Formats: sequence, C-alpha cells, structure tokens
Amino acid sequence: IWNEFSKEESTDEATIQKSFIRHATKTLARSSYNMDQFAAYQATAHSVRDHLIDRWNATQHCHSVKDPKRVYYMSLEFLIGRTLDNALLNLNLKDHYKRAIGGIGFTIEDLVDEEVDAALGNGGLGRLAACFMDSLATLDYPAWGYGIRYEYGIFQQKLVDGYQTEYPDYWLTFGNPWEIQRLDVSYDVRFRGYVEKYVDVSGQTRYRWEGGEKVVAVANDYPIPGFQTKNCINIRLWSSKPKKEFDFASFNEGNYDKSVEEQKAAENITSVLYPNDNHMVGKVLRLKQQYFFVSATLQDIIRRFKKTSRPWSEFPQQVSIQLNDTHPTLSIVELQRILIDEEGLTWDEAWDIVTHTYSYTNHTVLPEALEKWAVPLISDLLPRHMMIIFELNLYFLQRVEKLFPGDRDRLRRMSVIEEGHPQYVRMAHLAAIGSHHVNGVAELHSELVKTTIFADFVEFFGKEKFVNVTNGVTPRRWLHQANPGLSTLISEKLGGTAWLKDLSQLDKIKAFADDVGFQNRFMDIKYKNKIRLAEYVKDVTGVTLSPDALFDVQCKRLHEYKRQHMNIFGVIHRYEKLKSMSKAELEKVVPRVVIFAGKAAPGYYTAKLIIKLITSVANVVNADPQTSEYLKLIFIPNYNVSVAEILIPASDLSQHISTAGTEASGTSNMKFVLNGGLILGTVDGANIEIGEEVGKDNIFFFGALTAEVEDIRHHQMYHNVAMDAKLQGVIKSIQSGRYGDSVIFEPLLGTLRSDYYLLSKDFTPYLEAMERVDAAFKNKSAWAKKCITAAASMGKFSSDRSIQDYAKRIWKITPVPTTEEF
Ligand code: 26Q
Repeated sequence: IWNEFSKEESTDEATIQKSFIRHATKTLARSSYNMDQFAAYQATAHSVRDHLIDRWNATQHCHSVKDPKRVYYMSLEFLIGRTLDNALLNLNLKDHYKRAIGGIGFTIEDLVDEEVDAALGNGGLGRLAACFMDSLATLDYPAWGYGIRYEYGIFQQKLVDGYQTEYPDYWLTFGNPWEIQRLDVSYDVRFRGYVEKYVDVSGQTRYRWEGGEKVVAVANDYPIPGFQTKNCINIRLWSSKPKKEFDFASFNEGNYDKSVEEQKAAENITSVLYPNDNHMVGKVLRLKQQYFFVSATLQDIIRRFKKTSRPWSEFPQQVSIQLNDTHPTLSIVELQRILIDEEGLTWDEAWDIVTHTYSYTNHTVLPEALEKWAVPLISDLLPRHMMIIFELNLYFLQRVEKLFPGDRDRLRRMSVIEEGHPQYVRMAHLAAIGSHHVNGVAELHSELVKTTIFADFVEFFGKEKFVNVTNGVTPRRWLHQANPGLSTLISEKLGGTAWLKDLSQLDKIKAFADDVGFQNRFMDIKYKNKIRLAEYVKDVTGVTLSPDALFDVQCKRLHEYKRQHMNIFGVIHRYEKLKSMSKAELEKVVPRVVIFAGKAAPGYYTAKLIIKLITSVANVVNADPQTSEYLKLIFIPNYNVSVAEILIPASDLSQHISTAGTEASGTSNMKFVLNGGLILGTVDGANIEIGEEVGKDNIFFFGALTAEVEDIRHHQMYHNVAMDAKLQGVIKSIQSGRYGDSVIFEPLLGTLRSDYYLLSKDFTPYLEAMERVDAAFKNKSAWAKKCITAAASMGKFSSDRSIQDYAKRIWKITPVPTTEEF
C-alpha cells in the first residue's frame, strides 16, 4: 500500500488543479467564493510542497540506507528569499503550474509575488549560505544546513523624511508553507549552572556540568530541492521553547509575572536576528543564540551518527562540519565537552576527533567585525565551556612555546585569550585552532587572512591549513529565475539547459559576442529588464525613469568601507557639472540613472546619515527640470533578495568600490556580470578574479591597491590629508545648503578629516573611471560586446564550483544521487 500510494503525484494539468483545490478546501478551509490571490498562493505553495516532501523523504531514505559521510553547514544566517518560483523551476514544474493555475483563473507571476521573503540573514554571508544549499542539493551531496528559525528576520526598512526607519519583520503572520515543524525532533539546551569535580570508577579526575536553566530546541525543516535531480536536502532551523510550559507553583502564589517570565525568556532566544553586518555586538542574547544553536545541532548530528553504532574514532570519517564564520565556533568546545565529560574519552582522543571534524570559513579581516566575547560573560552562561577554552588554550600555548621558545610576544598574540580587564575570548583563534582547514572567500582575501590575522598561525600550523575557496552564486536563482529572458536565449544557443548545472559551458556564448543579431537580442532583454525595474521604481518612489539611460546600481549593506558616500559625492559632482553645462554640451551627455539600495545597521549613525544624504540629493536632482533628462537618483527602500532579483538583471553598470583590502569577496558583483552588466570597481575581493576572467577591457578598475592602502594606514598617513580638490568642491556644494540644512551632514563630512577609507585619494581616479564608462556606453555595439563577453566569462563563479572545491579539498565527500528505487 505504501509503495502504491506514496509515489510522487503526476504533473499533468488536471492533477495539479485537483491538488490546488484540495489544499484550498482542506488545508486552508477556503471555498471558490472565498479565494483571494494570497490564498491562491498558499494553495499553490502547499501543492508544490507535496512534491518537495516526496523527494525529501526519498533523499533521506536513500541517505540512511547508504550512510555516506555527510557535511553539515552551520550558519547563524540563511538569506533564502522566496521559495515558490525557485522550487517550480528546480523541479521543472513551472510550465505545468503556469497552465494549471491559469486554468483556475490566476496567473502564476501574481501568486509568486504574494510570497514574503524568508530574510533570516543580513547580507553576503547569509545569502552565500543559501546559494550553497542550492548547489549542494543540485550536485547530490549528502548535506544538511543548520540554523536558527528567527521569528523576526532582518528589519523592514522604510524612509521617513529621507531617514531610514526600522520596522519588525514578522514574516510568519500568515503561516509558512515551506517549513515542516518536527515536534518529535527536540533537544534540551542548558545555560549557566555549575561545574562539579569528581573521581570516576577508574580513579580519573573528571568534571560534570550540573544544574542550570533548561530550554527546548524544536526542529523546523526547510526542504531545498536540487535543480533537475530527485535530490532534496534540508535546512534544519531551531526554535526555542520553554522547558516547562508554566510554573504553577508561582502562579498559584499569585506570582503570575514570574511564571510567564521564564516562558518568555526561553522563547526570546530565537526571536530576532541581530541586524549587524560586519560588526560585532557583544550582547548576551546573541551569545545565547549561538550556544543554543550549537547545542541543538550537535545533539542532532550525534544522534544520527550513533544510529549506526560506529566507534567514536570514526566520527571524522562520517561527519564534516563547516563553520560559516566564527558565529558557531562554540560548537568546537561543545563537541570536546561532550566527548570528555559525557562520552568518557580522554582529552587527546577527543581533541583529535574535534580537529578532524571542523573547518572554518573566514569572511572578514576587519578588526571591528572579529568576534570576541568577554570571559565573565561566557563563564556565567557556560561555565564548563570557559574551563575547556582555558585548558585548550594552555595546551596550545605550550605547543607554541615548544616551537618558539621564549617568544613571549608571540604567545600573547596567538593566545585565545586577549589579556585585559576583562579578558576576552578571540573566537577566530579558537576556530582556527579547532579546525583542520581555514579558508578565505576570494584569492586576495585568503592571502590577507594569511598575512594579517593568522600570520602567526601560518608559521605554527604550516601554510597548507590555510586555503582559498572563492565564493560563487547559484545560476539557478540568479540567472534562470531572475532573468528568464536571458536564460532562454542562452539555452537556445547552447542547445538545452545543461549549462545551468555546468556553468563553464557559458564560455561558448563568447562566439556570439560580435554577432550584431545576437547583440541586439541580448540588449533587448536588458532593455525589457530595465522597463520592469522602472515600473517597480515608479511604484515605490513615484519617479519616472527612462530605460534608455545608463542604469548605474550600488545595492549592498551600508558601510563606510563599501563607500556609498564616495558614490553619492560622485553624483553631486556630476550634478554640479551638468548645471554648469551649455545646451550644446548637455546634448553630448550620456543620460544616467543612479540607483542605491541597502540597509544600515540600526545603530550605525554614519551609515544612516549616508542614506539621508542620498535621499536629500535625490529630492533636489529629481525635481530639477534643467537636468532631468540627464540624471535621476533613486534610493529603493527595503533592499532584500526579491528586490535584488529585479534590480540586478536591469543594471548596465554596478559599483563595487570598497577600499582595497576591505571587501572579502562580494557576491553581487558576480550576479551583476552574469546578468550582462559591467562592473566599476576597486582592485578588491572577487572583483580581481572577475577581472581575470572577463579581461581588462570588460571591467572598469580604479583606485589605490591593497599594498598602498596598507602602507598609508600603517604610517597613519590618512590623518589630516590635503583633500582632493574635486571632493572639496562637492563638500562645498553640500555646505551651501543646496540639499537642505547642511548642519545635519557635518558628522559625515567630519569623517573625511581622518580619511581611513581613503575617499580623497580615490576620488579623482573614481571620476576618471566614470568618464571611461560614459565614453564606452556611447558605442552601443561595443558596449554590447563587452557585456556579452563578460557574462560568458562567468563560469568560474557558480556556487557549484565553490561547493565542489569544498567537497574535494576540505570535506572529502562524494555525491550520493537519490536513485529511482527510493
Ligand atoms: C557577529 C557577532 C555579533 C553580531 C553579529 C555578527 C555578524 C553578523 C553578520 C558579523 C558579520 C556578519 C556578516 C558578514 C558578511 O556578510 N560578510 C560578507 O560575506 C560575504 C560572503 O563571503 C562576502 O562576499 C563579503 O565580502 C563579506 O563582507
């Protein structure tokens, strides 16, 4: 009976319609008189979800039978975005559903737009995790993602009087058809308590973590379908629940507050995502989130490992754990604790297992982003873990001392503990010591990792431990889904969709770069994408854009190192210049639309002020009839994955202009070029490798190189520099009051007096690069050729390639296809 009735439903029109109506009536309790567009989305989603679950079950069954080595990707963030369209495309059901849903009187595009984003991440790091899950599923790797089911994702950004204001992102109001709550998969997680020393039966001194507060972690599963494969993997997101529902003792004593308090405290743990990107905040609740996540995940991994009764020594042959930055680093300590305190292994046996299990990805070398936690905070929350950290640090420093006798300064630099009042735990040191590999996310960044934060560690462990895995993006979401026009054109030329699983095939499109007919089709697709964006911009801002203008986009988290202020200063410079031009001169100008989007961390004052400057300048520029044909300036509010899917395919030029050496990789740079846009960028992060692939004629580089930046910073030469003359002109323009009371911008302008991000140094080269862009855009055919050549050169930047790199060099896992019998 099971075999007969558990088969995946067929996908003909009538079956899909039946399934839609069954879910509308039975799952949602709706009727034909009571179906709005949102309910239709929900019914469709539930119907698609059935297909996902069938494949998910088959994949799980296959993996438990074959019991291969698995990889666990631990990340505090998964920035997934919407699922419906992505699932339809990955399952190859889009056309079927289009027809079936059309037959019921809805259009699939409208329904897709009803879905709210799953925005459980800040930016690059979280979106990378989501791309990696898509690739792991597509390539048939036996993999799990583990994370937290935040009830509030990254805040919603609205503009009020041109200022960013934040609103809670409660994304679960109307339920979530994509998650499967698993009340049967739950674990206790403990905080605080005390440590007891005792002697065991064999006379060994041992420690036990006793007492403490308990909460419960409940699993919520998020199926991730691969593209054109039966394989469907899982992201398991934990939510916290109180251990005891209600304290009746205090309730009966009339102490209602106290009995509810504990319950609320437990639920608080997974309530909200911290909205800081590339900036460490030392809040207890964040540390609680990290340990809660680490504890539940390890219990789940160990339970799965124990099912097959292997000895502990085989753990690293069965389990590989990747740490997405240092955020889950307590996992290293927790595994050591479980092995020695609960499983009775010796310290050395345990440490050997730990260090053959973990690997760690570093995403930044910026000092303000490196995680360090005050020792008293950890001692209080996790007393046994703090002991273990001190102990492993002691053994580690003894080994360092042996190799470099008497080098006190080296010991101080390398210690997991930063001395001071209070002491701090350096999480990056802990992660590096407990891992077999440490990787950076682009070539330059991986070199910087070795020469800056881990220089001493390279000398100690050897350079083989420190590797590079250049980031990538999934071409399924970021081309096939976001840009169906271009995807169809490529499939037509390459004779099918195989390139979507092997992006190196894109290379063959280069053959058409000179073909005028192809150029026209390519640029026509871009034009239509620009119209789609213009409609969206009209909708959310009321401003009308001409799709004939050069669309120039910078969308990313607001940060001084990313230098959105250099961009807006450049816009002011352009505007002033336009104002001074004669009619004849104006006629030669390339019309430009400058678009910004991005969120600032709520507590990041300077970043928020940059947004205010952008919106203030936009108000003036967009209302100026003298320049309106030549310049428009837009700030799109609430940048998220869904906005990116509209924005990226519509860009002619995108800006990636971080001070050299500061942006670890960047991943939107890859998405833009893949979609037929060019980059204006610094010689930083993955821009460099993109430049190597596309060729120097197809990317606009400018600015100081990393070595020069390092030199200037090392000699403190960024203080009180003579300001670039053109930049001075821009500052004067702001101070003239042209964009509103300039007093509010003084703190932003003040940052330039100590020009740590080297705006002054890079400003003139930046403007010169812009002139090269304008000149190039005038030659339509030459521009098209650049875009085609660049896009066709992007094979390297598929996250499939990144994942294969990790799988072969770091995780040592092989694909396990879910075959038909499952
Ligand atoms: C840490 C401690 C406490 C609170 C918050 C944090 C925290 C949270 C998020 C620290 C950093 C982040 C996010 C970092 C991030 O997104 N980094 C980006 O990672 C991308 C993927 O590798 C790179 O492409 C970007 O260059 C890098 O900035």
